[in-house]
Amino acid sequence: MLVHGTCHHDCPDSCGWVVTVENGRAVDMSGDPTHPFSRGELCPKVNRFLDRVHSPDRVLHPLRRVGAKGEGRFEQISWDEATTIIAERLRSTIRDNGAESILPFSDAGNQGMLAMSGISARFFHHLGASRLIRALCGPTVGAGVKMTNGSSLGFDPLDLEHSRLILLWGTNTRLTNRHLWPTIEMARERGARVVVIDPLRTITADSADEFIQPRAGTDIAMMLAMMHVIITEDRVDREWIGAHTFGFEELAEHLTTWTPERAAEMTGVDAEVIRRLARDYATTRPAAIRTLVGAEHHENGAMFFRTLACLPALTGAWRDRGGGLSRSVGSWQEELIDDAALERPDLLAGRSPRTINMSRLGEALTAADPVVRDLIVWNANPMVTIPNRELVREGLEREDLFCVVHDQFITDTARYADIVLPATTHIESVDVVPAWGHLWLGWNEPAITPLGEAVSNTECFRRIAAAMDLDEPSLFDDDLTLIRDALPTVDIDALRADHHLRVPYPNDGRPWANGGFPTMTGRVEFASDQLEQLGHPRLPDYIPPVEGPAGPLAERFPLQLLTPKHHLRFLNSSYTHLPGHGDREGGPFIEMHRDDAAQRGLDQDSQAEVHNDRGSMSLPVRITDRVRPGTVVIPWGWWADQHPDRRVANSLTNDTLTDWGGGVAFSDTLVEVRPA
Ligand SMILES: Nc1nc2c(c(=O)[nH]1)N[C@H]1C(S)=C(S)[C@@H](COP(=O)(O)OP(=O)(O)OC[C@H]3O[C@@H](n4cnc5c(=O)[nH]c(N)nc54)[C@H](O)[C@@H]3O)O[C@H]1N2
Ligand SMILES: Nc1nc2c(c(=O)[nH]1)N[C@H]1C(S)=C(S)[C@@H](COP(=O)(O)OP(=O)(O)OC[C@H]3O[C@@H](n4cnc5c(=O)[nH]c(N)nc54)[C@H](O)[C@@H]3O)O[C@H]1N2
Ligand code: SF4
Ligand SMILES: [Mo]
Repeated sequence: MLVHGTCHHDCPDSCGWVVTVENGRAVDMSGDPTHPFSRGELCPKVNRFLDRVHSPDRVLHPLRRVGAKGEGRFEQISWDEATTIIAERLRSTIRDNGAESILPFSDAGNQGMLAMSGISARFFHHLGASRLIRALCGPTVGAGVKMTNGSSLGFDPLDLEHSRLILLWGTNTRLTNRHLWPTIEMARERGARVVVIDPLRTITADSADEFIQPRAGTDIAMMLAMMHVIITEDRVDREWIGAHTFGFEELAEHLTTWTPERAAEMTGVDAEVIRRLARDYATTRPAAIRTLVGAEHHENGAMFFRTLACLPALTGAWRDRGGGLSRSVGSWQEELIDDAALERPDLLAGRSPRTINMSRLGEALTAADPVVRDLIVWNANPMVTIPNRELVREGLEREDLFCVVHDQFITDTARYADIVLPATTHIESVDVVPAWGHLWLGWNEPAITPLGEAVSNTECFRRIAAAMDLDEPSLFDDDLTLIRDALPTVDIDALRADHHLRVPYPNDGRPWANGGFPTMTGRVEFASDQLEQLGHPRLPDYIPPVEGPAGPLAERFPLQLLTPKHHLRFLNSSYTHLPGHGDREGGPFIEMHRDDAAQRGLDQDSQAEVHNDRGSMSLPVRITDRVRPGTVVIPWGWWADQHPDRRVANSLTNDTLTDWGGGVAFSDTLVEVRPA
């Protein structure tokens, strides 16, 4: 039997897959050749997905902690025992401390619609628990673009096929969005030039026609200088500006001092390179800017995207199919989803519990008032993925904290749980996957029955709700009812039969060609009253990060640390512990420029101690020419188990929030390195 599904990973590609099932067992899994975006290919992570499903390390039964927190010793218990313990604890917390002392914590470990916010959202609304701000990945990009365009909608990345100039700005397409690469190659065959702008010479930069390497966190200066050149050389699209933008004169005035020479000093990019890039951008049509998420993780992350969104408006790039700004297309998909029906915020019944930003989990667990007593984690591995992680660890070590983790494995986070609940993998449960890298909504049909006693995220919360004797009927809706309620305009039977469905998108592929921007002025806002009212600069501007080379910490910690996604066989924190993944990637390690290493008496394979005020860890050195002097890299994703001193890259990273949008600036981290 062949069963069609859609990959659930937090990855833009949302590939279609086909599982071969024999006698109730999944024996093969491969890419679905009929999927319009992934076209039959998966990736080095998911090619071995069945090894993950059948891994001897899978958690298949509820577990109760018997060792110390973090030690990882558990005993098997029944689901009844587990949910009874959880229900009693949550009830006593609500009675003694109030429901706000409960913190749900989850992200997009499974980005299926039900997995992310099926019963869980309703359950925590009904309790009146603290509300989590899930903005670690993406919302800052949207919030930045929105301040310029009023909307975060960009153009369909598959239309890059029509582009003649493609600026891959802060995105590592060949690693993080691999199924888009053939489209970019197709554009190249038709004459397009591809320019990568990244502080790190990535595998994507290696494949580009040109690579421009600004210092991390400084790109806004380069964008301002590009706009300066475009305006002073009168390469703007006056007609489009006149019809569809607001504040052009103010912007032009503001940019007079933003010469390429000034930007060159900040970015380290030659003034002539900036000048030429500006001219190429303004004179090539269609001209595309493609970006994803990586560049948001700076103190000025939202301003980065607000400024970036000004470029296509200046040159009228939105006129063309394949011109303008292409980013996550999640917002096109979300227009189909009735969030209120799915998540039922009405169950808050007039209460307005506090919000807690997920990127400040460490602070929330160690300093929040009222104190967080109970933490329920699913779809996330914060001990690896949240910045300033040693503070998260301190929080999880609190003896008075009750922690439940629902996952497929004993992750670094699960080691601290009082109760671990077994989660299904995506081939064991039904869901619908709204993609953010293409325009097809994907159905996921379960291929096998759940292994052991594993349950899906929705079933997990139905069981906890039942154990608490809650009588709110919507907490017990089944999965198909949830799907139908959440997608009122979608023919669910057709989606199920066809495996994917294209979401509505303008036929001519030019979403903003004729303006209609939903800002206060109805135009692209070069000048923004709204930003000014919120206390931000009204015009695009470069504010250097406090934890950056120009800030007060740089004297003690002169090196900028990047902790990027880097490994072909990892997906965020997932897979690092499985055979065929971590063991084949070789690591963890720190990459340094030869000059920085030599200055510190280090060389290839020396053991280095990397430190700042948040933490320290020792790692072998790899000499690289992929970074400028002054920048070091610790690829991210490895678990503490894989570091001799039980630290992870995020032990060092900055948890300052972004200027707006609620994101976090882990890529503005300063460190010093010395021989270990
Ligand atoms: N330093 C640094 N930090 C980063 C980043 C970085 O580049 N550098 N990237 C950031 C970004 S962009 C992101 S998105 C986050 C990702 O952070 P996370 O979402 O925490 O990481 P993942 O590894 O994607 O997924 C977490 C867990 O979900 C579990 N899971 C998968 N499917 C299911 C399911 O169906 N049910 C349940 N209950 N669990 C499931 C997996 O087993 C895994 O343990 O990390 C962020 N942190
Ligand atoms: N193989 C694989 N694929 C993945 C993931 C994975 O872990 N592994 N994770 C998935 C997830 S959750 C996400 S969010 C996406 C992210 O997809 P991308 O946004 O494409 O990936 P990132 O590596 O987070 O960031 C892209 C690039 O931004 C650069 N960058 C950082 N700071 C700056 C800056 O100031 N200026 C500029 N110009 N560039 C900067 C980084 O060096 C990096 O090369 O990838 C997804 N796909
Ligand atoms: S992780 Fe991404 S590239 Fe790999 S199969 Fe899933 S959606 Fe496709
Ligand atoms: Mo992400």
